[in-house]
Amino acid sequence: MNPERSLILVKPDGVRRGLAGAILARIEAKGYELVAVELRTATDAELAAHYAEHEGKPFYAPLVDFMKSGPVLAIVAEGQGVIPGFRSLAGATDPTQAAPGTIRGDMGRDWGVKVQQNLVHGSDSPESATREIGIWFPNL
Ligand code: RTP
Ligand code: MG
Repeated sequence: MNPERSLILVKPDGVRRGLAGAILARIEAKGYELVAVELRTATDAELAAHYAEHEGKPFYAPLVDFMKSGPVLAIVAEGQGVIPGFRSLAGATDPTQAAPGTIRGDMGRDWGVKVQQNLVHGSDSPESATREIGIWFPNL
């Protein structure tokens, strides 16, 4: 079996606030290996593919605008259980609800804007991980 991999993004709010290094350090401290790390501004095509499941939802347009508002740090991390493990490290989608000790719980808050600015994305299943790694790192 191939080692499990997850596609993780530090979203533009995390990069803008200077938290990319701290978030990367938490991924490493948890014991996951970094396979790829790249700072880049997402393209429309990458975001349309990445968020295809949310197309048509009320938060879709603000979400895409937010994701284009600055560079993201795109990461592929590897390790047994990394997909659920990183989701657990990230915490609940809403940073107000996310438990202390999680990335969103410790570093996130409600900024009173239309879309939740919650610092990170992590693949939610092996199928999503394969799909998302193909979008962000087609050469892997
Ligand atoms: P992610 O995909 O970013 O890892 O987060 P998630 O699974 O916890 O959340 P998901 O339901 O997939 O939603 C994707 C992202 O859309 C934004 N969102 N805003 N009502 C809202 O304001 C709202 N709902 C979702 C968040 O940035 C969320 O992470
Ligand atoms: Mg999601």
